[in-house]
Amino acid sequence: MPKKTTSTGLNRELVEQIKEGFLRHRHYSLAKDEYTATDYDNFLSLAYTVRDMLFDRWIKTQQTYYNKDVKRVYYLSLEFLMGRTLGNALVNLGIEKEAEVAMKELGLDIAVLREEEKDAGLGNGGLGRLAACFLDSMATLGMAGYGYGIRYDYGIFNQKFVNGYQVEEPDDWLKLGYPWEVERCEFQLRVRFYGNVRVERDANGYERYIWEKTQDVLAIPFDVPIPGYKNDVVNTLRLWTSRATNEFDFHDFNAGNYIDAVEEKNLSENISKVLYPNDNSVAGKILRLKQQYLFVAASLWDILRRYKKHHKDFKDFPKKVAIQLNDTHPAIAVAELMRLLVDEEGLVWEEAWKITQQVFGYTNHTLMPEALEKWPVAMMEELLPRHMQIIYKINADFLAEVSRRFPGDVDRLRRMSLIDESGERYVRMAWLATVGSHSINGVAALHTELLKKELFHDFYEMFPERFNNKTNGITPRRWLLKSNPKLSTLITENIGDEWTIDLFKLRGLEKFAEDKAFHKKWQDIKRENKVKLAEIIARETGVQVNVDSMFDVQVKRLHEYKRQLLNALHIIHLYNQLKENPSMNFVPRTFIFGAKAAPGYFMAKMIIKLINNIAKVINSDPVVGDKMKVVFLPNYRVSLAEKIFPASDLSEQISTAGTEASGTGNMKFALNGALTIGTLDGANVEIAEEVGMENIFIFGLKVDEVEALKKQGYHPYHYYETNPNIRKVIDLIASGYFSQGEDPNLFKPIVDNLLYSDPYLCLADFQLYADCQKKVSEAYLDTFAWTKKSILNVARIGKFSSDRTIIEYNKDIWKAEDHILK
Ligand code: 26Q
Repeated sequence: MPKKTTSTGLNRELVEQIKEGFLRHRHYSLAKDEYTATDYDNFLSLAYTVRDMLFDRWIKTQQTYYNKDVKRVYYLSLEFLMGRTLGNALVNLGIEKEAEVAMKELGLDIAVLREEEKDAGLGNGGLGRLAACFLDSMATLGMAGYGYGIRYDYGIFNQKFVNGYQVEEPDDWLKLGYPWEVERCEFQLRVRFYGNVRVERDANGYERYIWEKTQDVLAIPFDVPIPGYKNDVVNTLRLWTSRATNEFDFHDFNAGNYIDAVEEKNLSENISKVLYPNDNSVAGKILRLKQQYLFVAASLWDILRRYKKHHKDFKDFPKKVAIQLNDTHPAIAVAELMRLLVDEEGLVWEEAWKITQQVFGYTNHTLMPEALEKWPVAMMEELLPRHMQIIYKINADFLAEVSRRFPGDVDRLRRMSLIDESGERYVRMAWLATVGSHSINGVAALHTELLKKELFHDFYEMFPERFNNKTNGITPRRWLLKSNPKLSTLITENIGDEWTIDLFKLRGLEKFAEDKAFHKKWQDIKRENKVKLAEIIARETGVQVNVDSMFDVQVKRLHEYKRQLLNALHIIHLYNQLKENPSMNFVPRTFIFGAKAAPGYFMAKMIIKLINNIAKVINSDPVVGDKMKVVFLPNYRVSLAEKIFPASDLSEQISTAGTEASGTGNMKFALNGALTIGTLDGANVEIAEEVGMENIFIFGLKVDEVEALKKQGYHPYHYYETNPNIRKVIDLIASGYFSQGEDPNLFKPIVDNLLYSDPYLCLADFQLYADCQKKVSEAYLDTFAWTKKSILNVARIGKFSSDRTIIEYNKDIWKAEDHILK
């Protein structure tokens, strides 16, 4: 890259290069000029220009990996929540400033062009975004890391509110063309479904299994470049799309049923059509199983093909290949790799099994029982008959081993069997992933401990050495450098820029924790970010918020265990206090929500409606005035998140202890200087350890207390009877006060659930939460002390870089080379 820079640090040659590329692409790729180009055309022209720069590095990187025959790490995931790419590519190439100037000199505002890009929303939430952060970190660490997933035609739905209710709209993100992908027709392959299995004896008398009379679908790969941060590395995310084979059903065809024959073909194109919008709960639909197998079969085929370019047998396979399973969604890979090695490559079973176990690692992301995948045996047998046989064989071998270790323990065999036989028979995918892997990890220390104690207790007793923890992390490039440029600049001016690749370097900020001049700059930046968010809020919701109020934010998927409802109850409690005593001392707050509910999740959707109605009532009550505002931003997504975290004062991480595996939003808030109010759940525990108890607001029942309360019998009604604050809040909801002219009983399902069930202990934690919130308000009044805490949160959050997480995965599980290009 040309290095000529001016005194301002601007690379003039690069500016010219970008302008030239932009004009060339607008002319030759889009056939447009300055008069006819839309904003989107101009975005595309810039994207193509940046893409050219990525391609040079991409080709070089891949050549190097090939020539050195490096160990590859494959991250198999049904979800990659990438968000936008342009800004990230500019940051990682180190050309943000040059691109901005280039556009300016062409009379364009790069901020406008960047807003044109659609989010690649190929994920639901935490698990999908984690995969995206990991790709960034692997590239930045110079590892040969590949993402494999599905190129859904429709990503996570777009959310609108109609009269306060969530309405889903399809996310047609490819409609205007996606500039960051390259179709690779030459690597398309055939994936088989259904059919049956025939056994034959080969010349040596060995049994051979032949899977035949299948219905086939084509899988076509699309590659997306993944740049590392300023290191010239570009890795690959390979996403599969399904397509019909060109064969017609000649039976139909000859019968003159041309349309039916074509129709049949259309059906097979449906596999990659849409992302399942469930988060932390499973949908046991056959189409979902087809998605899983399509991408697993295609990816493993691709992985073997790449390996075989350098190797003639499979003895070095585990030395050259590590495959990480992102939850159980790709767990069928265990059976598929066995099938490939035994049936296709002719290995003996025992050898293939050893290789399989050495290659796979499995990450669990949840303890929620409703999120544990199990597939009906009957469905598996029909769709993937050979895999079902393989699973039976794995299970038989495994249960024999269990019997040897624990003779006579029949109940243990029943619990550990890969087949759940308590009613209709199911395959337990978490068990399949566990026995097929040499490593099983949780995503935060507490979560891993709970896995060992509960879900995987039997397995932990059998092979404790396989269990390990890998606390989640987030990429500081997207979640600070790109999203909060002002704070990034202030930090770099004071401690240098090494924090971008070594987040522990933020420790250097500690010495400014009491520096008055530094405080002023820190506060000014937060305020500027809040002003910008306030503009978005006004545009999106029509609500004018007070930028000098505390921005109290809860953004994450809507789920009962995350307890947005507890937050709502507290808001009503504050409202009650204000109504009783309008002249009370009150620390002004703006409550900000963002959350999508799974379309079929009734209670989650009711909670959205409740919060929207609370917002309407409170925002228009003259007694409240500027003291409280409640806003629910529609369509929470990566690009919106990037604007919210930098503008937040308070981060709500209030899940029932023992339910949130880790959380990663908690890390994004703290990295941007928000203080946390939270329970001792997931990674909150470790965040508290790092930042210090004096710099975080921890409240609520702990895991063992939750357990004890449930064991003794939890009666939420008791809290309603004995706590007048709770009583007033619930009575107000039950009275129809928030029903806004609709049915006064509108929120009865919520009220009844709270009073008679309350599975996530909102009422048990209510008073502890309200008391803690009072402390938060008092703390906010002391601007100096608050700013000091904010600085110390940022200074001490280094552990939560996904670079650290990936280094640990690599050291303990993958054992691949890093800094390969160096
Ligand atoms: C399964 C089967 C069928 C359809 C959908 C699903 C499905 C899809 C997504 C099940 C679960 C998920 C997503 C889970 C998830 O996002 N878990 C979160 O993972 C984060 C990263 O580790 C953690 O930080 C969060 O605590 C955890 O909730």
